[in-house]
Formats: sequence, C-alpha cells, structure tokens
Amino acid sequence: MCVLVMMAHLFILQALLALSTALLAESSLVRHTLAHEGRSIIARGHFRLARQRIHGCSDDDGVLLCQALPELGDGVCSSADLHRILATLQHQGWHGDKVQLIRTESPHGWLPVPALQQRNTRLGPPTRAWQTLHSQGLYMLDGFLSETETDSIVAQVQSRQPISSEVTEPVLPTCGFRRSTSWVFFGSQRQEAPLPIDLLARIEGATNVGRDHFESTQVVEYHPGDFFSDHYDTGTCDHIGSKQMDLEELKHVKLRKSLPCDDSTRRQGTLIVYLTDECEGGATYFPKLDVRVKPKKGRAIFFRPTRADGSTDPWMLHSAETMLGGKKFLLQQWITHGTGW
Ligand SMILES: O=C(O)CCC(=O)C(=O)O
Repeated sequence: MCVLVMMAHLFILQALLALSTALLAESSLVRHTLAHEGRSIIARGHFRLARQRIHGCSDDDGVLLCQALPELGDGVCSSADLHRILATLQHQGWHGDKVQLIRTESPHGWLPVPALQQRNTRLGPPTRAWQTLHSQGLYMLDGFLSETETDSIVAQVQSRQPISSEVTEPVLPTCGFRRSTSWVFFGSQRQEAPLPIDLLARIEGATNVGRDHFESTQVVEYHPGDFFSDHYDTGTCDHIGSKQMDLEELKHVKLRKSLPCDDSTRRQGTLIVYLTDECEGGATYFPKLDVRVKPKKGRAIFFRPTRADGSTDPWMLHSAETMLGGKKFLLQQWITHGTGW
C-alpha cells in the first residue's frame, strides 16, 4: 500500500514537472516573439524617396526596415544633407515654396521615427472646449484670445528687441530649417504686458498642464518669404544634445550610439495661438495628417509632439508654410514633460 502511495506521488510530481517545463518554454517563446516584434516595430521607418538605398536598411514595399539605424527623434540630417539643402535653397532664391523643396531634399528627416501606427486615441483633447481636427491628436479652439488682445500683443511686441533666425547653418543637426523673428518671454515676464496678465492661467486651464512644465513663451513673426520646414517640436535628445555642434561633429552624428530620448528633455505639448489673419500662404501644415490650419486671430491649436514615454509621435510632423504676403504673428507655448523654464 505504502509503495503504491509513493508511486502515485512520484507520478503526480513528474506530471507537475512536465507541465511547468512546458509552461516555461511557452512563456519564453512568447517573450521571445514579443521582443522580436518589438524590435522590428521600433526599427521600422518611413522612407519617402523610392529606390534609394541606405546602409543597414532593406526596402519592404516602400517601407524601409532599418535594423541598425538608431531612433534619432527629430529628423537628423548629415552634414552632406545640410549642405545640399542649403545650396538648393540658395540657388532657388527666397521666392516660392521652400518647405516643399526641403521636404523632397531631406529624406533622412523622415527616417528615424517609428512606422505610422494608430495612436491610442484614449488620450483625447485636453478639455472638452477643443474641436478635434484629426483623431491622431490635433485640436483647435477658436477665440482663445480676443481680437483686442491679439491686436495689442502685435502692436506692443514690436517695440522690443527680437531674435531673428536666418537660414544659414542650423544650430542643431536636424533637417528643420526656418526663417522667422521671435520675441521670447521668460519667467514673470510672461505675466506682464504685452502678454495678457492671466495668459499662463488660461493656458493651464486649456491644456490641463501646470505652468511648471512651461518653457518660455514666444511671439513669432513671419515676413513674406519666411517659413519653418517640417519638424516635430519634440525637443532635443541625448544623442543630439543641446549644445551647438561644429561641422566636424555633425559629420559623426549618424555614427553615434543611440541614447534613449527620455521624457525629461522632450515636449509633451505645443500650443499655438494665431495673432493675425491677413496672410497669404503661411498656414500650419501637418503633412502626415494632411491637415492645414489657416491663421485666424485668437485661434489656438494644440497637439502632443511626444507620447508619455517621451518618444516622438510621427503623426505630429508639421511646418509653417512659406509666407507669400501679408502679416503673420503667433504666440507659442511649448510644454515639456520635465520642469520648464
Ligand atoms: O508658424 C507656424 O504655423 C508653426 C510654428 C511652428 O511649427 C513652430 O514654431 O514650431
């Protein structure tokens, strides 16, 4: 009897062992599959110029699969790209649509982001006041500032010293080029004229984010011929750094080891408020959503350039189309995941 009981126990033990080994094998298979899929999803990039070969990438029916390319974030150009784009721009002069020209000249600007996947739409607009322009996360709110407020900002800001950005060498090796004029307001300057005294409180209410995440507030002017080519507003990543690079360093940027772009340095929100409406050209265009927003006094738009983990949302690529005539002023508030300034 005793021997029989012992044999039964042994049998049960063996069966349990076999079952747990099978379960372990299954779960490691699942883990392996997930890791493999994760890698291939992360490594996918969109490539717009057909039949162009890039070292370390293979073409999969129009989608470039790059195992070796690091995920670079905000569209990094090599120095050769930068020089080619600048030469093309200079050759064309300052007339015509430079944004489109740069788009076709800078393939790498499109490479480093993950493939377009449907964004988790649960996030939604920051408050119910916003109208959804695109379900991937672009929102609009008319009347964020009154006409009196927009006119007053535009009239007063011009008596201050602006910062001009000329299209020469970009400060960072991104493919985003711009020409515009900005006025930057830091700290308590944001609660004084020419900005409305309660501006920060209003932005907090509309975006649902506290002011300690706000960067400086900017007013930007575009003269005819000015523009800002495709970019993501994501903020810098470790591999780019916030310092200026000289041309020698630029050459090596693609060879650097990819460092994660964590959420502390990147932007979780962009709020743009248009201060004028009488311009020709000069719309804000989201090429991957094919949505074009025309400036209108007091109109705000909001979108999230990165996801909660700080990774770039490829859908949010956008540009300021070339101003062809008239006047364009806007107010802009960038919002970081970390602490602002
Ligand atoms: O001027 C615009 O319409 C867009 C501005 C913009 O994208 C930016 O300043 O980051």
